[in-house]
Amino acid sequence: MLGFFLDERTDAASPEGTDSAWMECPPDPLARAVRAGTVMLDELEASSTPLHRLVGAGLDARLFTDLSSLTPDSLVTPNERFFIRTTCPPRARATERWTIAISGLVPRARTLTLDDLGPLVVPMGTHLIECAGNARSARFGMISAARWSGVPLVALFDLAAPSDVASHVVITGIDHDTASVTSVPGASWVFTRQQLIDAHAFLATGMNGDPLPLDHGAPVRLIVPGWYGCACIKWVEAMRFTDDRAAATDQMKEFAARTHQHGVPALVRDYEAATMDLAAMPVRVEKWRGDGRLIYRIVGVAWGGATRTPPLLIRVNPREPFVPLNGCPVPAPAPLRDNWAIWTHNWQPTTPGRYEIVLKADDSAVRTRRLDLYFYTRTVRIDEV
Ligand SMILES: Nc1nc2c(c(=O)[nH]1)N[C@H]1C(S)=C(S)[C@@H](COP(=O)(O)O)O[C@H]1N2
Ligand SMILES: [Mo]
Repeated sequence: MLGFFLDERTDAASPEGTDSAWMECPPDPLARAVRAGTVMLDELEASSTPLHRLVGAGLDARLFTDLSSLTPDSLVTPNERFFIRTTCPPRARATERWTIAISGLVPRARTLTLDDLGPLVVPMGTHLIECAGNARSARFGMISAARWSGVPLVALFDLAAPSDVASHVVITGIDHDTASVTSVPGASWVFTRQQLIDAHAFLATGMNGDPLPLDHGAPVRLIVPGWYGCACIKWVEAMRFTDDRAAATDQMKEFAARTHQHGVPALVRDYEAATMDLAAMPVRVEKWRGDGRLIYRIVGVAWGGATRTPPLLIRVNPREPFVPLNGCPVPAPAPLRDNWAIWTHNWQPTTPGRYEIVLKADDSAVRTRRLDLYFYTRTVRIDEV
């Protein structure tokens, strides 16, 4: 099992460039100011949703990560702070003799062991996962990024040698079989082979230099960079190659609305790729005092969408227009194809009150389904100006 997970800091450079709009950095108006505190976002949820503590059990288990303390240096989430959605089912706890069954439209069905995967493990770079059910009630704490290692799916396609008509592959993981209040038991997702190749999908075996933790899918989980977490099947035990008549799985139907499908497609060919559009939200509001005046600094994150991120616009008050972010955006360490970045915006409200902060892309050609729905609106109460 040597080399089953790799700790490689020298990841290959990202082939894609970074948009220069992200790199321009105006002089900092807070350079001589003093930090005077932090104002809570979404007060109601802040008082009722615990962070960094496992709540619930099985399919209902959740650990919400705390985004409010993010800095450019902590955009990669330590394993114990990475959000959890579903803890390890009892049947998946015996990881020593793990196997993955390869079947369907292949010349011969076979069973892969961890020893088969070991030599194929390579560094896969930093990628984030967001749960499609990330929400205000979760304090939007169902998003985290890690530096992964694993086996590229293309390497497994080479091993399995599926036939030409095997356009699709069903990837199945062990799941809790008990009823749940938040989820349907059973975890499988059907992809086209091309989708997995285009996304550089991989079976992860290592996370931030450690073996994959049990609750994150040990010993093998799927990561599809740029797709919502519901497609990132944990405790993978089977891959079955099929043609384009494949039916959508229960898991896909459960997540149809949350991945912006039209209705609940019965067939995979009618199911759109569960990708994350460009999105952005504030994670904290800092209060600064300088030259006898108060300045608030909104700190936020951006993620998802296509390779090149357009400039972002922010609106702090529904009665005011959107304006360009005036702070300095810092992208997460390369290689990162998910546009995970932190940004700031300095703001001087003129009256105390409750403000609703939203963002949008300064490019109407870029699809931003969730921003268009004001999905990530965050509220803040300003007492002092
Ligand atoms: N087998 C299995 N895989 C699963 C799930 C599950 O319930 N069972 N949940 C999915 C969902 S909805 C998300 S958001 C991610 C969460 O991954 P994490 O717990 O490592 O953050 O796992 C996905 N993979
Ligand atoms: Mo999810």
